[in-house]
Amino acid sequence: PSHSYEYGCRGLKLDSLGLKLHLVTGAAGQIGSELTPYLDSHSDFEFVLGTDLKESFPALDRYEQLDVTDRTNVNSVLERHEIDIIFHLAALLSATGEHRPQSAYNVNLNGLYTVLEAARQTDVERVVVPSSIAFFGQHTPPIPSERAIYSPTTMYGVSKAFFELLGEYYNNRYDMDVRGLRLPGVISHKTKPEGGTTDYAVEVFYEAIESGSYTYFVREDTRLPFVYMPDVIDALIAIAQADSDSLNHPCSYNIEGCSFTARELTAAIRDHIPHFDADYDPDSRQKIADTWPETVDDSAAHHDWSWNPKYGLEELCSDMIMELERQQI
Ligand code: AKB
Repeated sequence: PSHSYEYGCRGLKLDSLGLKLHLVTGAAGQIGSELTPYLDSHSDFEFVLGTDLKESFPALDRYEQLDVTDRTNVNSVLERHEIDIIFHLAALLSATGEHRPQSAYNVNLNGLYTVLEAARQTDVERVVVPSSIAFFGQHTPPIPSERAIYSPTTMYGVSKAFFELLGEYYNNRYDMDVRGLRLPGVISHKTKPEGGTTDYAVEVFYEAIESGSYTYFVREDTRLPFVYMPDVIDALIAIAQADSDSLNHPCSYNIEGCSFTARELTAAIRDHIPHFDADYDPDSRQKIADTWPETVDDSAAHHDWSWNPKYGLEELCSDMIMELERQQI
């Protein structure tokens, strides 16, 4: 599409400059609040429009309030801005989804469908959507690959399975370019996650620094895969930029930076904060964690689009603690 607005480039059309306009939904969420400013400040991606439910989001220059379930508004944003690439991040996470399955269905499934349909009708070039390890389930084998059996037990997991199937359907049926990867638990020090099963691995850092103690809501032997935010940003950009011919699993790539138990996380934090005191008091989220794989096979991502995470448990622990201590000063 040719762009008829300026976005700071003196009336020149973005297309004629070889530039793309990116739209991020869920821009104020855990991943969006880091991906959007990153895209905004990075010269290759300079043109970014953030959208979220919040009325305003001062961290971004170009921002619009948008409810992804509101078809009229989604269509209007896409028609007014002639978007090239969408990062569709707006979603409710697994634990919230179990408290409010109807809302999760509406945001995650109706929202996805609304965005894909609007993208189809306005010739958006590419749509990137995160899937999740919640796609898997109790019948999934240990260390699943992309084609492993899936049997999600949460509304969130069901919505991710639906995304992977629907994304492939749009690719085949409409020759669209929908892509995605299965994120494990995401750890970051900027925006706290809300309502996820893996939130304990973020909360623990805040509590270790603020109060010196934390009660996990999972058992100490609970092992899950995780990834640190800088690697998530790299992964989303790498998959968005990958040559479509190299993508053998366009909507379904596994990735992980490391896999650890809650007990191992406690030990890694104690290397930095020796007096840190941990307790374990599993709640309903344990049941969800127990259906997810302990680790995933991400060799296809390594092979197809050079996935190469930089942060393991030690590295992410050092960085989290350093950053959170700095924020306290
Ligand atoms: C959640 O816990 O719901 C998410 C996820 C693993 O997708 N962090």
